[in-house]
Amino acid sequence: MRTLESVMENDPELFSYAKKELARQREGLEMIPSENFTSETVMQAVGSFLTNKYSEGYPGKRYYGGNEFIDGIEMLASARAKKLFGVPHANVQPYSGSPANLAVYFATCKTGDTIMGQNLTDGGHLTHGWKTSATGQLFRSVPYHVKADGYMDIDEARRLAKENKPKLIWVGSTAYTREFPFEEFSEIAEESGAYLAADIAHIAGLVAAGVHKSPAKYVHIITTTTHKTLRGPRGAMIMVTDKGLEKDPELAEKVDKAIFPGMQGGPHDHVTAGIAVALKEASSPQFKEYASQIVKNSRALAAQLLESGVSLVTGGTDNHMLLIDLTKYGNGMGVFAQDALEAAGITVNKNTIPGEPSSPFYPSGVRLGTPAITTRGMKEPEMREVGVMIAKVLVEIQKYSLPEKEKRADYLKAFRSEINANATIRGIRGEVVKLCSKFPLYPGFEM
Ligand code: DSN
Repeated sequence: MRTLESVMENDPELFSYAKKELARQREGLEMIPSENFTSETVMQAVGSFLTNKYSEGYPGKRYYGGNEFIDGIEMLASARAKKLFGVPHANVQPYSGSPANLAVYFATCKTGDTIMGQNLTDGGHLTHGWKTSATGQLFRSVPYHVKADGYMDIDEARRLAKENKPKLIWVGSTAYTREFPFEEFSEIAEESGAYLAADIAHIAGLVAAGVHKSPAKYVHIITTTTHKTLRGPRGAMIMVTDKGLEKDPELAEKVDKAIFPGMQGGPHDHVTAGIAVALKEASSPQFKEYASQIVKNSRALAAQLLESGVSLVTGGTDNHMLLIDLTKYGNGMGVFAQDALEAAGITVNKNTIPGEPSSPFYPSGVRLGTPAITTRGMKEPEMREVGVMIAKVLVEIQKYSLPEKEKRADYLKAFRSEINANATIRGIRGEVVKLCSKFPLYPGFEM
């Protein structure tokens, strides 16, 4: 099947970038834990005429005509989300995770109110109150942290909630490799009278498949993106739980109003269609197997890395993600590891670690995960191979160190050119291409 055929004919300039991107995805190990390869069915729905419609409002209450069938699509997506996650209300219109989270603030707080979330450099998300995000500027943010062992500091969160009486507490984050303590946070929120929102963007697929505990019983609101472990198109959802409606019977309307007209205009109906498809796929027995393999792979990879002498925050993982602590090679080594791994064809992202001794731009860790390579069909034996390759790449960065600010640009330029020419890295690049060829990605696509 030719893909993007019309783009090839009509916009060769764009086509050449797209063609290279498909080759990059096919020939490399995609290990950024928030990325995945969505199905061809999802892509067909998203890449369709469903992009043509305006439908501000909600099913049956639109500000534009011609929405009979778009209403059907949105109700289908919402019904599937409610069933899959066991909640009475699901808004499928948020454009992405950050606007979804901001809408939760507008549904539950007034600007200036106190909120709590996991600190960014401890694995939290920007939208959980970090100072450079609107959420840290419009609200009084009191962050909680992880302990020295990398696990969530529940005692600190309880103490901070008692002292500060937040209006909203977030549980769930972007760089935490252990099960989220939803139950404990539900007690903390109850003690302080706060709304509790679970951000399950990273683990939504694991929750849908029953591989991670569901927050539905414990929290008032659940937000998620749809493109990470859930393997759908790039979008998001906000769900209100039974517990949420008990606390505030108007919570569902407040959430809907916060999205439209509060923050957004017309929903992206083609994405809503893709979300509907992804939710159907995520309800299947095959998806359960997939999600459970993600975690098996993550654990196998962690075991191999540890055996090869690589340090992991918390010493392992319960989910799809691992966080490598690079401090034994020096502070701020995340960029070196990310670039060296990329030269070897392994895509990860530099990331802060708990107690980060450097900075978010030059952090001391890398975050990686197994959702995308599990979609390709890789299993434990391949994870052991990948673990050995990653450990070998990390040996190659050990002679470098992050210089002072003024010298960084030149030093990193020289590092990148050396690492691209490094014989070991080039050898690993060859092994990566060979491994990937055994697990073809979108084999039917020709460009
Ligand atoms: N960018 C997402 C991630 O990589 O975790 C969070 O927004």
